Amino acid sequence: MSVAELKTKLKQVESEAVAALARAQSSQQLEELRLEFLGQKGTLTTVLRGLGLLSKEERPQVGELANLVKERIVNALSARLNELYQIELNQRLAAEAIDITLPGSGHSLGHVHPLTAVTTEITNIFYGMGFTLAEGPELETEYYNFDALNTPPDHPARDEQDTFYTSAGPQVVLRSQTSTVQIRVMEKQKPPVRIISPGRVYRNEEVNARKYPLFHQFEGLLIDRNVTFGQLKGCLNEFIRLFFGKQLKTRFRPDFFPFTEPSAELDSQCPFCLGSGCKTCGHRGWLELLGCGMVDPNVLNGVGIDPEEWSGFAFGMGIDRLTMLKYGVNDIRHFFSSDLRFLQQF
Ligand code: 2NL
Repeated sequence: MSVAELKTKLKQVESEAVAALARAQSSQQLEELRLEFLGQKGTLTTVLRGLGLLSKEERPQVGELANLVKERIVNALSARLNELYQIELNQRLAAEAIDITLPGSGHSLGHVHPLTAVTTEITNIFYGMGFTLAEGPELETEYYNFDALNTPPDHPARDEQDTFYTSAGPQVVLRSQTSTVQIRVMEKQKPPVRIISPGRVYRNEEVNARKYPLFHQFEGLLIDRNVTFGQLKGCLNEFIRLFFGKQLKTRFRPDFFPFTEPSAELDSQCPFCLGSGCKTCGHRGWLELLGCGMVDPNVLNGVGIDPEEWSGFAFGMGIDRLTMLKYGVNDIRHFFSSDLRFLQQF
């Protein structure tokens, strides 16, 4: 091609390119146009290759224009790129806009587990009578779980059928009562003692509607001078009145525990039928609520408290059973199922 022809061709490419770039509607389209004009096989590139065929004298005459044309196309490209970038950014911002004035999606509030609610309730009743909270390990030694509680070596409760022995150590068991906590407190704290110890306990039992290998116990212990069985009765009668929200008749029937002497089972008049007989109390009119008694002198001696100077009472109740009674739950397994259909009823 001649110099004149090349110049005409360059101007033609320039006007074509500038017009096409101005019409481009997206940055993607712009990239296609860049390749079309400036790419390896692009229109301008092809024309510029033609320069190589010109003589040394002719080349500068076209070269100057060629550089100008390329520069103008590059400028037009970047100008349109800037415009499109702004347009596309605005489109994205509009499309992805969030209406911060919309109300949020609601979060449903959880609530305490029924066993926790009842534990707290019982705890508060005893706080009102001057007791303080004591806690201890769930993994215990046979000493704290049995020996210190005056439980003879051949007692059936020690049987593997009843107690979970562990591989953590030779005499390490899952505690079967929270009295272990009270022994630990008495070892360290000299009387008077007035503590409650709620917590998980474990017994190796066949599961059914009333029994589960994990359950919850609430124990209390009071040690002082001249403590009487009458004070034990007064304390527990007050507990029953506050827990059921009304005055109910109670009766203390003789029972046996290795760690108390004398020992008793406390029954209250059924809070649902007031004694006339209903489904909850099995038409007996009475409910068995807890076990209690005067702390056995052997237990006091074992922790270095002189039974001639000090005496005390203790009691223990099943939190799970009391919760079932209070809320009419017919199967202990519901408490451990994590089934929301059950839990959301409380
Ligand atoms: C029951 C009976 C009871 C105790 C627990 C106790 C603790 C110490 C000394 C003496 Cl350190 N006694 N606790 C006493 C009587 C009964 O529990 O039926 N629990 C579910």
